[in-house]
Parts: sequence; C-alpha cells; structure tokens
Amino acid sequence: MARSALCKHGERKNSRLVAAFDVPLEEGEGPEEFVERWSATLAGVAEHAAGLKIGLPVIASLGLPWTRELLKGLRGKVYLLADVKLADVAHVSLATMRTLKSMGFDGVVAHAFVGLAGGLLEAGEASRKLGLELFSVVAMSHPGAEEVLNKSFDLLVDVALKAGAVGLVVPATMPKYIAAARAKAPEATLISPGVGAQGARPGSAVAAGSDFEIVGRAVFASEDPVRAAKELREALPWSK
Ligand code: BMP
Repeated sequence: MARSALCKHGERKNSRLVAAFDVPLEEGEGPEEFVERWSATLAGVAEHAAGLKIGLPVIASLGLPWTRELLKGLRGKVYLLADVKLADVAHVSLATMRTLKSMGFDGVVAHAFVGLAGGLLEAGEASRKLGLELFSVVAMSHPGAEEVLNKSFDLLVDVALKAGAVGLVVPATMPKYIAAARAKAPEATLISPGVGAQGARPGSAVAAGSDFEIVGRAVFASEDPVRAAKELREALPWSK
C-alpha cells in the first residue's frame, strides 16, 4: 500500500496536524466575500498543517467555482481533503469524486459501511484513476457511534482495505480503534478526529498509533486560528 501524499506534506512541514474547516457562509454573505474573508487565514493555517480537511458546510455553500477559487492559492502547499463522507451507490460517488477532483482536492473521505460491490470497490477504482486519494471512515468519534457503526469496526476496516483506501478515519476520542486499525493495517495512513472540542488531548491519538490529528473548532473558532495551528503543530511534530 502506498503512503498517502498527506505524509509527504507532514514530513516537509514537520506537522501531524490536519485542520478541519467546516465554516459555512454567514447569512447574507456572498461566496466572493467568504473567500476573501478566509483566504489569508487558511493560507496561514496551511503553513502549520500537513492537511486541510474541508467539510460539507463549506463545499455545499460555495459550490464548484468558488470552492475551486478558495483552494486555488493552497494547492500544492497543503494536502486538501474533501470531507463529504460519501455513502452512496458507485455512479453517484463517481460523479461526486470527479467534481471534487476538478475543485482541486487531493483526497476524499468515504464511508466504508456501503460495502464493496457497487459501492466502495468502484469508488476505490475511480479514486486511483482520478488521482484523488481515498480515505475511509471505519469508526466515528461521537458517543452514538458506539450504538451501530463502531460495532462493525473490523468489517469496515476489511472493506476499506479491499477497496484500496490509502487512509482510515479512526477516532481520537476512542483510542482503542486507533490501536486496532494500526494492527490490522500497518501501512495505512490513519487520521483521527475528536482532538480539542470533542475532548481528546493533542498528541493522544498519535501516541495511540495514528499518523495525524484532525482539529476543527479549536483552530477555526479560536480568536487566532493561525496561532492555534502553530501551537498544535508544536504539540504534533512529524518527528520528535
Ligand atoms: P472539531 O475538532 O471541531 O470537533 O471537528 C472535528 C472534525 O472531524 C469535523 O470536520 C468532523 O466532520 C470530523 N469528524 C469527526 O468529528 N468525527 C468522526 O468520527 C469523523 C469525522 O470526520
């Protein structure tokens, strides 16, 4: 299994931070204003983060042309991960992936629970053809994830690996899944949400075996997102 290009950015920046940007447009705000309002902050955060994970609130508010515009200045400087958590039949996932690729993303997040045939298998093939890396969710970080999704963790990891995902999303809030994913998939790139606002301590997911920690609100809802990213990078160096 090839390493995700996210690791190259991590090594180069000496950072295991993936900053999650999930901020929607404000009421009455136009996409152009939004892009103008956030561009400098995103560029500043990108100096300290290996990756920027851009969420559905942003992509759905901006649409194709303005998301492309938002990403334009960031491409090549930071890994750009589209987190739309794909969970659909193959032809719809494929169409979405083509659009995300044309926006300028390097990778996409998809749920593994759709299974292989007619679902993640074809999404995996498409990701390789498009040059859009596939990360797959195999356990989630919120308490309710334990009710259904996380019960199928082993099956979900098998599906993700058979589909050829380069990376797995495993929760920082439940480090047992990080350790189990690392044992089952030693070469996969593990990324872990739940650090900061959801309670996991910076450094804890990496200590449990993850490659990257995903931090959203603790960066972008802070007074100074660039400083927050800088401090997180110092707590999350690529090599100690
Ligand atoms: P925050 O640090 O603000 O809690 O944001 C967490 C980020 O990680 C969000 O972008 C969310 O979509 C994502 N995420 C998560 O919180 N839990 C999961 O299990 C999977 C995720 O992708």
